[in-house]
Amino acid sequence: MKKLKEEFNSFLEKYKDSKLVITSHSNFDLDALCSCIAIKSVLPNAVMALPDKMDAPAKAFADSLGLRLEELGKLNKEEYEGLVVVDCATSVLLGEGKDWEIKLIVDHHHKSENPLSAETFLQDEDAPSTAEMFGEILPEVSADVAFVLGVAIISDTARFKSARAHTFEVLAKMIEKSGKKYPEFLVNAEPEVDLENKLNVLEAFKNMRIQMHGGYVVVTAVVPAHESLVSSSLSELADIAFVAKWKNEVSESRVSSRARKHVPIMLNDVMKEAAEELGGGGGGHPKAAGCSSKARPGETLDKCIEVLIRKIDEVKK
Ligand SMILES: [Mn+2]
Repeated sequence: MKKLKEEFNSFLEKYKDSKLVITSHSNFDLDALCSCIAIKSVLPNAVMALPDKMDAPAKAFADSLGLRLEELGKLNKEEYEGLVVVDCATSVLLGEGKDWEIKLIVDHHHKSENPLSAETFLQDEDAPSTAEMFGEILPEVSADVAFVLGVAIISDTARFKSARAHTFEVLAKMIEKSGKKYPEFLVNAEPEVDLENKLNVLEAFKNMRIQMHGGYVVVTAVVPAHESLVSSSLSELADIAFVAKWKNEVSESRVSSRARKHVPIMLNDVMKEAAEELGGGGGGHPKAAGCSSKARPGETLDKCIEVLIRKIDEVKK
């Protein structure tokens, strides 16, 4: 960390007054947004820009701070000296990254496909959030910056599920510096789901199908929208959840799947195989994956279960 701090300081010495653009990955989450705010605090002439949109918690937080970001695609590259990318290091999640000269990347994700390159590359794969990295490498942290970093730390660790001892040290420091109390952090890190989405999730609970396979509780549901919120809500209790919706514009089913930590099945493989058999594409992470399919939602879910059972049998062999 000392080395990262030194490298960050040399970057600052060189670029602190530069006209840079600060951005992050597609569909900004709180870690992306708050890391942008944090680095903006030491780059007064930089602007913050969004590649596309924000997720609901990030948008609500930006609104509450009265923050407006530029649209990355609309900026004139000639007017800026380069790009600063936080919480992202791959062009998969930041296509425009390839068109810019990247001066700095600060990120905590594992190395992935299509990495972006930068003049200064600060990576800490052990950090559970980019915000935690900023809590340490920033030469000074104001009360406002301490507040946003604390919010991002709570959010990006899924309220400490992926935290390490150090996370709590940094967070304690941020809370102290901010002059605010912990509940104020929590309410912004985990904002209330809006009424429509709450009803959506609860409707899905009512209509889901529950099965047992290989000792795991597997649930499926067809929903009109918000399949990823529904699948993550269902998997608070169910071991494995598959939630499908029909997307009329493209005549496709979309499936969001989640598994709990102890499930030894790679859902990205399940999604990939199911989609291949149904003329779509699939992938993601072992515990959170998705796919598209040309078949209707019901048939697609049946296929997901079929592939899942096959994988469970392989594991049990
Ligand atoms: Mn992050």
